[in-house]
Amino acid sequence: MKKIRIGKPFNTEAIINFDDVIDIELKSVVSYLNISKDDGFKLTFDMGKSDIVYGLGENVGGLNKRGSIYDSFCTDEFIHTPDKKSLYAAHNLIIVDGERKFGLFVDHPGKVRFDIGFTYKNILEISAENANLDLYIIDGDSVKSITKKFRLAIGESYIPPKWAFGFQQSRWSYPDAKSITDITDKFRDNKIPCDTIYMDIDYMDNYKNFTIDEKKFPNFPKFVKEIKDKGFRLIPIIDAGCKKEDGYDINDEGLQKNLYCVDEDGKPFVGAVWPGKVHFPDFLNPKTRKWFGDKYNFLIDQGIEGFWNDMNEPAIFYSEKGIKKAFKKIDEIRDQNLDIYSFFDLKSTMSSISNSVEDYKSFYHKVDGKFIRHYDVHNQYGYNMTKAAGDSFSNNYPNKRFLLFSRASSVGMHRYGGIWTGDNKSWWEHLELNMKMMPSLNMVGFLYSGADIGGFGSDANSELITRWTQFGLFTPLLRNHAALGTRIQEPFSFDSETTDILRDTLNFRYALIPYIYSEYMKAVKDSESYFKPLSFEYEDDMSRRIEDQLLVGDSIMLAPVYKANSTGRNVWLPEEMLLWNAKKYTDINLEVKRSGFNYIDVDIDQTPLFIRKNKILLIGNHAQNVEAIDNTEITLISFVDRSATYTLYDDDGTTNNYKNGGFSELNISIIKRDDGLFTLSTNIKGTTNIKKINYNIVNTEGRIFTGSKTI
Ligand code: MIG
Repeated sequence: MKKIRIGKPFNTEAIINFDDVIDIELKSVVSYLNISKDDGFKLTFDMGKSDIVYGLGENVGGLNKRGSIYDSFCTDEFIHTPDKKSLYAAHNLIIVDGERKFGLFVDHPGKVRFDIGFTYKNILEISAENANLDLYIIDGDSVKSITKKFRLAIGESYIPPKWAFGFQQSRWSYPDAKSITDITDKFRDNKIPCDTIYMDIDYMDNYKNFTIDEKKFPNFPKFVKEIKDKGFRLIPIIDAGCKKEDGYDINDEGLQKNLYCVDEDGKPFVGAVWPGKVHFPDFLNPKTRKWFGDKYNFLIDQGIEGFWNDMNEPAIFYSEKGIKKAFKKIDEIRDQNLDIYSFFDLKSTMSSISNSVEDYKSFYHKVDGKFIRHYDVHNQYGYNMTKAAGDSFSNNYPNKRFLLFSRASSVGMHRYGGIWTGDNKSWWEHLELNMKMMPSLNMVGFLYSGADIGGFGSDANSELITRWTQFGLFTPLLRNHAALGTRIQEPFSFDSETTDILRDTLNFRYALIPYIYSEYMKAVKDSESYFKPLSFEYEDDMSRRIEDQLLVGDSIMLAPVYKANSTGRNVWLPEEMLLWNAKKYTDINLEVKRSGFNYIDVDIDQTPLFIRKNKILLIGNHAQNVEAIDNTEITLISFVDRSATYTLYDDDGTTNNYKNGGFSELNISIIKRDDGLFTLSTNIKGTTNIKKINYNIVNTEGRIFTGSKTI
């Protein structure tokens, strides 16, 4: 990996492992990249006609990013239509896959533009107004190996507790203790597994971080315990902006210790978000991080074990200056006869006061004693908020895992927490976007991620929630979340048939946890992807083009149904595979599918899953939550023409003991003998609870060999 330093870049801490990094001068950069830095930074590359350009993590568009412009500038964008250029994240990695294969990582904390064949169809142009940055060129002979080099350089991904792989239920908001209790009762009454319930902004006293509204939640620690005794954890939201209010400790301490961002005059910058006027903690200042990070203890001390960080782009509804200016303008035109231009100007006067560049240019951080304009380091804000929390957890509780994920992010934040993909809508297009975004997120290290299942804004119908849950089944973060005012969308909120389907679907998720967890942990430790495009494992042209099928871990391929009123879909099989068109995980039905295109019927209650050739899938059992699962007996499914091996990784799921050997590995191997039968053997490293494996081994003629093996 080559690094070219241009100007005097801000240290983003994105890259932390320099073992494989060679510094080179701008003038010795490979000839196929044209770089200029005099009028801002500009890089161009002539793309071959069939080059594919991967990357950019969280953004709109497909896996192949060609044909559009994308801006890395963390934005509170709540309408994710295809014309948008930025979502909440800045993930500046792209990988070109063509005759030349290489990755580019633009290590820059401010705005970067990626014009990937929009202006000129075969020209990739990357530009930044501010030409102080590190450019990394990552070479390798495949997208997979380039991704791995990059992942090794950015450091290990965050590992959540194992219970965070269970199903999670959220809504803006379950406003009080009673409504949360009711929801947990409904989960148990309907026998639908669930591990967590989210607390959105209404749990706070007037949207003040690190407070609890005592009227809605009297005796909070007792409540947390009651809910935990029922098998659920509560996950409160934390917002970036802190209410400006005399007497509120967070306000007073932050002001007194100079921990907030300041304006041009050095006075605390005032913006407005939920609580009205707020100050923004200067997360780029290590003192602020320590202070704010330790405030999470207010909730941890009351029994809380997980958090989601919101509004940390940061979202700003308006600034004091911005709103004054807008009112002034409105006053000026109040009595005028507004024509088309002045009328639209009036409308945008108000709508453009939110998240305005002008505001981002008007406040400052203090880094190493120097003031830095927010706009220039904008993409570091959410990262540092989450780092504040992550560092505090590991300092105060070095051997405990917390659930933590964020809305805004940049590369490097993946070491501290995961992300959710923000305010999507109950649109089929957003189920599709969810599916296409997952491998891109993995490329930049965000393995613990997922979208709001069912959609955040707009109303979901039962079909959408079902199909989305069937896909979400495989995302490490599996959370159903919906906005204020939208249709209720918990899994039991539709008709009884849908409840039944979703129960089976979610039971299936729990049964898949041994596999999901094992593949997740191996992906973290080996710097591999958990969600992979087909081209990571298959070299044929069609596999390079397919965007609506994914590999999950080493053993399976998914072909989700993501269109309305579909009763099936086409699936590309790069090789023959074993189809399990699952309804219930206890009902194993296997069919060999030949390579090529196959049309598959998929009823509303089915989740099609393809087991790859010479691979092994292990299935455990469901329970009402992750900790209650009993996997003494597990099931094996394998499709073998020669031999297959699998390593099932496991650990306690709550501590970091795995770092010191506190984990187990169950190695399974299946070998086809000369007589056509199979030998199944196992060996165990560490201790496992698994006592028995019920196997289903299918040969290429479709013959199934079943039996069980005690271990
Ligand atoms: O401006 O806390 O993306 O998940 O429910 C909206 C309320 C603020 C945005 C988050 C969403 C959350 C909502 N928040």
